[in-house]
Amino acid sequence: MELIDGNAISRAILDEIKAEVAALSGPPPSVTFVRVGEDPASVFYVGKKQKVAAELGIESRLQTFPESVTREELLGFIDQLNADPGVHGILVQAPLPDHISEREVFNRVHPDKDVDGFNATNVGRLCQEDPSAFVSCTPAGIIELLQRSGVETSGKNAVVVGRSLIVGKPAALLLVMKAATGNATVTIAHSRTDDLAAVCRQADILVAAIGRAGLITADMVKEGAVVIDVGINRVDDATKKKGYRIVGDVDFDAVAPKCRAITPVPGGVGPMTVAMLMKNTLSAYKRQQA
Ligand code: L34
Repeated sequence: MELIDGNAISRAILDEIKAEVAALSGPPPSVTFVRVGEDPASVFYVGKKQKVAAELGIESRLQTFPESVTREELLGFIDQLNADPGVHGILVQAPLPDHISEREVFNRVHPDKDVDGFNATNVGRLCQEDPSAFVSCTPAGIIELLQRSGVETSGKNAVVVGRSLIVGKPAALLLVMKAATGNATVTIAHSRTDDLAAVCRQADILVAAIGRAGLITADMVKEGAVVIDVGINRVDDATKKKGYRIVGDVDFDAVAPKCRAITPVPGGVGPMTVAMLMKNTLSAYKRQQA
């Protein structure tokens, strides 16, 4: 069993981007984060993205709003960012409060600044296999992990468990894409799938992105499969200082011995999400310089 090291692979990608940023002349690439409320996970993820950006020489700004922010205020702020030539990338951290439509907010971000790849134009471009698409960072990171770990996707059965806009759907689109990093036979499974275990057992590549701790058990995994665990779930753990620990959607200890390769949580897909965001920000910058 090979452990796919997302920390090491993301580090290599970040070093590539850092070198490219260092060679730029003029004002640096700049990304603006928008965070609504104080959800501790969002505070942590956005903080991490800002820290990594700074390390790479990418400028980042953070705008926060209270949970009570109105739709009009939020959309108005995005319009300002869209119109600001000094802002190359815009990222509105999810989740947003229930009274605000994430879809409307994501669709308001200018497609060329949509470094998350969540707006309809970029999802459409991805569906059309248009290379100008900004691709959602987590699924883009999954493809990089597979590629840099020498995992062949062409002709293989890939099962994606989860159908979200952020991970499941774009991951499936990338895996099925007519490309060297795609060409898989893809199944999207989800919470309503009949006999999920039997569907998962067909997978040569299993992507677990459903957000339920330990859902994928050993009986659901084919011997020799490659397992990508996208889940980031907090479970109570009195032995930890914070009172919890982070686990994936895969019962790692039981599943790992059956795998050809598997990603850990933490240290698997998570750091790749951040690395791909930096990559998208650099592309957005280059596109807007052109
Ligand atoms: N708009 N909202 C928007 N874009 C995104 O791409 C995200 N996501 C998800 C939540 N909301 C978003 C993220 O950034 C999840 N996510 C994210 C980012 C980073 C990490 C995990 C999820 C990460 O760095 N994980 C590390 C540390 C985990 C920990 O200790 O909590 C890891 O090793 O997995």
